[in-house]
Amino acid sequence: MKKLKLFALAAVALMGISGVANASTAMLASDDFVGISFWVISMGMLAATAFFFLEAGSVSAGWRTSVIVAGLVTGIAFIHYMYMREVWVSTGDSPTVYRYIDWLITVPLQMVEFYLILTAVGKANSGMFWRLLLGSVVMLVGGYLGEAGYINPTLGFIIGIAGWVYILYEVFSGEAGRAAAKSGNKALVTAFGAMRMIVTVGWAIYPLGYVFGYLTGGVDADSLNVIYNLADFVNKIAFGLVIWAAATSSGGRRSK
Ligand SMILES: *C/C=C(C)/C=C/C=C(C)/C=C/C1=C(C)CCCC1(C)C
Repeated sequence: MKKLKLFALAAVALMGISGVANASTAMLASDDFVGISFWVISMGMLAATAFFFLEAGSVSAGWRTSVIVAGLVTGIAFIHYMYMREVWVSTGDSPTVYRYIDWLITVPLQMVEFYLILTAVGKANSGMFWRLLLGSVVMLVGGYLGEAGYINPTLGFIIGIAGWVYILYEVFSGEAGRAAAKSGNKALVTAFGAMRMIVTVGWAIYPLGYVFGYLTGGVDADSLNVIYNLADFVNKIAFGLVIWAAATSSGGRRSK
C-alpha cells in the first residue's frame, strides 16, 4: 500500500512538472487575475491529491476505493490545470478543449463515487451507474458543442441542462437516492446527502459560467474562466472531502 501510494504521488507530481516545464514560455502578469485563479486552483488540486492518497490508507477497507478515486479526480484536474493555465497565460484564450477533456474524465469518476459509496455499505446496483454516466455525457457533449461553436450556444446550453436535470432526478428520486435512504447507515446517508447538495448547488455554478460567458452578448472569457475555476475548486475538492469525512467517521480510522 505504501509503495503504491508513493508511486501514485510521484506519477502525479512528474506529470505536473512536465506542465511546469512548459511554463517557461509565458510569465504570469501581476494583473492577470484569471491567470492567478488558474495558479491557485492548480496548487489546491495538488494538495488535495496528496491528502486523499495519503489518507486512503487510514480509512476502513470498504471506503478505501472511494477515497482513492477522490484523489484521482483532483490529480487529473491538477494536470489539466497546468495545461489550462499555460493556454490562458500565453494566449488569453479559454482552454475549452483541455477543460472538457478534464470534465469528461472527472465527472464520470464522480458518478462512480455515488456508486462506490453505496457499494461500501452493500447497496449498489450497476444500472444506476450507467444512467448517471449517460446523463453526464449528454451534459458535457451539449456544453462542448455549444462552447466550441459546433452548434448554437443556446442549444448547447439546453442540451447540457437536460443532462444535468436527469442526473439530479436519478440522485434525488431514482434508484440511487432510494438505495441511500434505505441503507440505514448514518455515515452513508450523510455523505450521500452532502454529495447530492454539491451536485445541485455546487454544479449550478457551471451553467452560470456558461451564461455569463456566452449568453449575455459576445464572449466573456474572463467571467467564464473565473467562474469555472471556482466551480472546479468547490466541486472536486469539497466533493472529495465529504467522502473522506464519511469514510473516517464510518468504521473509524485504522490506528497505525
Ligand atoms: C470536476 C468537474 C465537474 C464536476 C464539472 C461539472 C460540469 C458541469 C456540471 C457542467 C454543466 C453544464 C450545464 C449544466 C449546462 C451548460 C453546459 C455545462 C456543460 C457548462
